[in-house]
Amino acid sequence: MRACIVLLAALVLAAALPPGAVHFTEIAAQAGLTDVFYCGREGAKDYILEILGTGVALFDYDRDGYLDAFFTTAGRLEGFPAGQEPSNQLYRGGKDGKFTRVTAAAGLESKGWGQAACVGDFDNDGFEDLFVTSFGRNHLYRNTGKGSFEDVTAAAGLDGRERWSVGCAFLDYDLDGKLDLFIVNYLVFDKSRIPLRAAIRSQPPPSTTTRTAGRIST
Ligand SMILES: [Ca+2]
Ligand SMILES: [Ca+2]
Ligand SMILES: [Ca+2]
Repeated sequence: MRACIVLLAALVLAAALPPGAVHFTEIAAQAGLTDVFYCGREGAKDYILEILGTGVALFDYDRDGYLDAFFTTAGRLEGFPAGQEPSNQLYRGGKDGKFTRVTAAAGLESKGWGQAACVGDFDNDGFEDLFVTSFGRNHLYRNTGKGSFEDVTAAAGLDGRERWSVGCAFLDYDLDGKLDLFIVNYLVFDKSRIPLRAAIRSQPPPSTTTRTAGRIST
């Protein structure tokens, strides 16, 4: 009955709002979320790897009642100066609406080519854990419940062949009470075997091919 009342109230509220009545205001800077996250070269992109990323997960890792934010960063194929490589970042949310970077203290610094992040309490200890997909090695981070995470990728049997993993989801597909993990892998990317866009444009268009009575003529 209570669910019905809540649903009815939501429907009444939605009906009362004219289209376009809800507005969003960009407050990233005042919230303290000013770090730069990379996804390939700025401006023009030469490779498909540079157009996918990055990701974010909102969850309450320290169970203080305020959402925290975890961002993944990819990278740049040309690299970064030594010591300036970007890292995934975790920000702790406060009741004042501001976020504080706690990546190092939480043990989540990573220099890979991050893609997506998904959240689930895979060990059922009451603290949300984190899985991060990458172009390269994925990571499973167990929440210690003490404000930090530990990388348990290998111990969990997830340290196999490195691929380009783009998405993930925790779910209990067999209803045994233990979370399972679904990972979406994308294509095989080998930079050395892919021509630059300029080289592709300079190639002549493919010839017309016709098939007649089992024979192929060009
Ligand atoms: Ca929190
Ligand atoms: Ca957990
Ligand atoms: Ca399961």
